[in-house]
Amino acid sequence: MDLKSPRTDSSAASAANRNAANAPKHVLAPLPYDYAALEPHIDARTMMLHHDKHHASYVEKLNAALEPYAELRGRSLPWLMVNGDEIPQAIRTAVRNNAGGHLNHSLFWTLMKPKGGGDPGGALGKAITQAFGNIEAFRKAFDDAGGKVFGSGWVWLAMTPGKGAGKSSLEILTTPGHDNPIQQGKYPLLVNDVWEHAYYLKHENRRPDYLKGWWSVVNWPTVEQRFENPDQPTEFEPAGGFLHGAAK
Ligand code: MN3
Repeated sequence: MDLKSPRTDSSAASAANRNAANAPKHVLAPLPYDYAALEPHIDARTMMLHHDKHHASYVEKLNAALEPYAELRGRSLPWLMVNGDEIPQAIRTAVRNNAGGHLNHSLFWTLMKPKGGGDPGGALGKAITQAFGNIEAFRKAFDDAGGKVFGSGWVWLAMTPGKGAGKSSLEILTTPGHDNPIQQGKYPLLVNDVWEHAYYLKHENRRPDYLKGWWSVVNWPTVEQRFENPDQPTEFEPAGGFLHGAAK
């Protein structure tokens, strides 16, 4: 038998299998700035280890878990996070942890930038003031929530789409492990990583110091865009937006 001969079976099922087999693997995008770009608030070595080792390992483990499941390999990260009951038991926990790790870090990198910080403006600034009293009170509430995360997790500013006009739908919430607000039907605007790997080399056990310094690298223009255009996809969010695209 000539193993190199082209397939003659052109049934739909076989075509679908070939397409799934060709589904691209999840990839680690490069950091959008240099490792040292967020110094002195986040040190270069932490950024290198965090992106090139921690984040990279989530991508690698996600691809390994999905490898035997061709039909799941083309699914978006948000889809994998909100459709846990459609994922085989054997890989459900691995997918939740590693798709979440990949999604949350991909978002986290874009929400920071060199020479960031300051206060949010535009519609977001107004909405934060309305919801929390003022920007400083918001930062304090966010840091209080982040400081209280027991063990590893994330602290978020999220909004619930579709709430009544004039009524702010903004809220601060925390998630354990690599969970994401989309699992609760909420759209993440801003996030900080409070796993020890995010700050331990520089701040050791002093998480509040890390939280406080982090505001100097927040990329508010991108957060403002997310607030104003939640349906606009990013590289790792599917067309149709973070929440709507999660169904695909
Ligand atoms: Mn992390």
